[in-house]
Amino acid sequence: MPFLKQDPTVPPGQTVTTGFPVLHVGDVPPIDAKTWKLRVFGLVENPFELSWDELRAMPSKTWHGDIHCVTRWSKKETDWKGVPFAEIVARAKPKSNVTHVIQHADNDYTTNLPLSVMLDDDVMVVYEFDGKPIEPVHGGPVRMLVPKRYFWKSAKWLHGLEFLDHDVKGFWEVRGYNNDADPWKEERYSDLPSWFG
Ligand SMILES: Nc1nc2c(c(=O)[nH]1)N[C@H]1C(S)=C(S)[C@@H](COP(=O)(O)O)O[C@H]1N2
Ligand SMILES: [Mo]
Repeated sequence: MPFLKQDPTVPPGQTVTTGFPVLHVGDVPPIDAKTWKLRVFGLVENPFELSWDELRAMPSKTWHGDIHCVTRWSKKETDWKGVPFAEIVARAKPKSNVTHVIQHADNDYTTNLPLSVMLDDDVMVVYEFDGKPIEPVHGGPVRMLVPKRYFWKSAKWLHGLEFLDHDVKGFWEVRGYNNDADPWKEERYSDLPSWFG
């Protein structure tokens, strides 16, 4: 066999895993769903906070598909349940000048994306994986899911969603990871500055 062909259902440079790797900085924070809150704030007409019960009372849906980590594993056929991000947006009513959304999580983790990307219908605030509550190591009780981007753009232990009229790079983005992070374009790291040659 002269070469191995890239599986066209998996983004370039990725290898499928059947396990569920755990990746994060810091320790798993002990979060009590009873006291957990999601704060929706920034440039919005209607800032609000959601409790665990209030989040689960919102319109929800399930999503089935693949996730991709920049460390080169992809996991196929994952199942998540949660509230579409668009539902949060509809309630918050972002001002017309909003361009970006910052996810805020425990351990001072943040990640940033354009509002237009976050409005994709597979972007969700999720609380179930595989029909069960999300385990703490995977970001439970509540994490973000942005499956069209490398998985660092999906914050675990989500507690805030901030709407801004400019971009602010998040934890990995300031450390040289790509701001857009599209796995199909293999946007793993930032471009080198032009003076680098
Ligand atoms: N709060 C927080 N969220 C995070 C991270 C983190 O370090 N802290 N790591 C990100 C990275 S790099 C990946 S690949 C995924 C890993 O999610 P998993 O551990 O459920 O596989 O979470 C993302 N979300
Ligand atoms: Mo990652």
